[in-house]
Amino acid sequence: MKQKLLLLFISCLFSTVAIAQLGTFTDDFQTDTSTMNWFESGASPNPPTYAVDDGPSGIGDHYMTNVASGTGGPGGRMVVRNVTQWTGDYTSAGVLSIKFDARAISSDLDFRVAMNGAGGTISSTNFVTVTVGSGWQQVIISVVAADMIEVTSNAGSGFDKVATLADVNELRILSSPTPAYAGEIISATMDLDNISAGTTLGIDQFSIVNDFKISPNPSTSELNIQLSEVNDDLKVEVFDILGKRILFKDISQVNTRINVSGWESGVYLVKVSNDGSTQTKRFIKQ
Ligand SMILES: [Ca+2]
Ligand SMILES: [Ca+2]
Repeated sequence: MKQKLLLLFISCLFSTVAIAQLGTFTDDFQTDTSTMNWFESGASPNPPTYAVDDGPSGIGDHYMTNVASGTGGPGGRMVVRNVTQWTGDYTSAGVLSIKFDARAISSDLDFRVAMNGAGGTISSTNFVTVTVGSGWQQVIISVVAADMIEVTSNAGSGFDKVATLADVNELRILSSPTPAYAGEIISATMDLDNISAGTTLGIDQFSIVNDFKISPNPSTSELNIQLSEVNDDLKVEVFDILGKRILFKDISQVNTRINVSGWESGVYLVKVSNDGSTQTKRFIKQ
């Protein structure tokens, strides 16, 4: 009986203290029938909503979905905002990345994260493209200072990404081809699930993929893929602009050279992934 009372007391404690420590929770949309404090600006005609089925794990996996109309004005841009559980000191919490599962409907999306805080508004310089038809993909965006850039500032004084990372009052997930605080104006739908923070504890899970570089870009004859390190499960895939996979290869070395002289000129997507993470970069064949 005492144990039951104690459990009741503990569960009451947790339900009143609703905000878990930054970096320790996952917004999986399973535990309530809401968008878990994610919202859109002003009087949007198409705010994010909660969906019951068809998340990354299929039937019964709840997720959040957001439509952007692609027109000027409210609801036209692809962005969702959070000013509740995702606020605080990212630096002290050891948050190195924001991770989420994402799906793009009707238009490809270039996923980034952005923040507002003590040093004004900042955006990730890295982005991950999720293409229409590729289903749910895990997106990992580095939010360490070196991978963030000040964009438009609404801070009264100072304009400093380090200051913002230490005192965030808003986190955004958005689509934009360039670093931005507002999302791009695009007619599309983005589905999101399992939004979480990558911390120092998980560095080995994502850093390998997160750090991959391609060069030269554009290129006429070869494409070099450079990783900071390799593990057992790494692979590279290349897709053409129509989404057709033209190359699939396991990666066992830090440097991989691909002969592209026979490829048609145009834009390609180079995707490097392992069990835990995926990142995609654009490559231009001249
Ligand atoms: Ca879910
Ligand atoms: Ca919307």
